[in-house]
Amino acid sequence: MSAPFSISAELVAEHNAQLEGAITEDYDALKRALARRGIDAEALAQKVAAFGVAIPTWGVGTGGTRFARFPGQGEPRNVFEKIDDCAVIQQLGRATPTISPHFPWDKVDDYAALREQAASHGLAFDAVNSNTFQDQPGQELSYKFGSLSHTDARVRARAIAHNVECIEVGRKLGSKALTVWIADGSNFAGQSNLTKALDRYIDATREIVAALPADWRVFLEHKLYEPAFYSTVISDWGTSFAAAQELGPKAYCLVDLGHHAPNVNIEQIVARLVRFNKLAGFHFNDSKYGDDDLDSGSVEPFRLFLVFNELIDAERRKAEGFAPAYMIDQSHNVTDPIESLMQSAIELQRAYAQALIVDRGALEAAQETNDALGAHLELKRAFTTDVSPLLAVARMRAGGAIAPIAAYRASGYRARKARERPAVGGTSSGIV
Ligand code: LRH
Ligand code: MN
Repeated sequence: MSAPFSISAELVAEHNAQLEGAITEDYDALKRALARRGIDAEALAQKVAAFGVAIPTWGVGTGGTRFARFPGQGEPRNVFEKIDDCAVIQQLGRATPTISPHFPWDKVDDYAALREQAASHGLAFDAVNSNTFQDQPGQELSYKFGSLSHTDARVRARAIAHNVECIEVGRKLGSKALTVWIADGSNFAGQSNLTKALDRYIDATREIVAALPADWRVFLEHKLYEPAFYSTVISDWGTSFAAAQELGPKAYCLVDLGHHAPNVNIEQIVARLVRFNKLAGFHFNDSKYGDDDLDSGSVEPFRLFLVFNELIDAERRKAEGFAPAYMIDQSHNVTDPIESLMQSAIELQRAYAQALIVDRGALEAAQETNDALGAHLELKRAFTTDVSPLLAVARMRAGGAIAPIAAYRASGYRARKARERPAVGGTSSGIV
């Protein structure tokens, strides 16, 4: 049995050799332009190189909707193959050193082997995700009417036990956080007692918090609707924040960018959660309508920039307890997931770099003197600066590819995986 195909360092070196001249020229021009603005491009490139975001294991397989899923070629058939694909994203993009797993989707017998395989690719594990929004085969105590907020204490106990099991697995993988998103809610007015449901959730989650190791955090993930379409127990940042307050110092609020009503000012939610030292971090993606789980920066790149603008502001003023976890949570229904994840990581790096070049002194002066347009234009100036050459040079210096998608396509990786991984019917490696 030959070793699974992997992309050679030579291929990346040859790819970069062709592009290095042009990208260095562009970078030098950007460097001069930034220097005229008092910005040290080299320092910026180092900060960008240190930026990392976690890849969701459920994102490397093709996703779908309730209508259909159209599996792609060479889909990963198990978590080990998912990690091989995460390794390609890191090899070429150099911005995704961690993985966020989901259980029981990523359940294996030997977690030490899983941790080892990831480490062999220089990858580590970020927050683990529990799943009490699906019943497992033969599950008697169903989550149909909820999990941590269910009216039946036996179902709540089952959901608590699953989360505690995820913590145990996470400890074996070296994680330091548990993300808890529950689908609990109702489809009819009157179906659920809105207050009792929240109280049951808080009491149940308190038992999960009690099971956390000393240096762990729990991330509460709010979502406006879906799969519940009348009420959702943890529907917005306010409820999540209040619950996290009640649950104590280990409980934080995770912001999935797709989990808000249209036109909600997400960057202000981020600023609030930072202000109250309750920001867990992010599930980055983009959306036009609902929880579309589209590629980060593909619909509203300015909104993404504004989120990072708040994060850099917090970083600059050394906001108390500021340690956000950056994770992607997307569903790739019509693209090669590896390409989408590489490009999404680049768009996150871009928003981060642009937020770093905001002239904060000029911005504050304009804000303090109510120069509305002046202040806005300070942000626009950063957002309209094309930092692509700097991102590419930082990637190249870190051993990645100057143009990751072009290098990936040149490698023939997907076609090779299509041969290595004959499709197995009935399984799904993406969402649904
Ligand atoms: C819910 C969610 C949650 C995950 C799931 C895969 O919509 O964002 O974070 O558990 O997607
Ligand atoms: Mn999410």
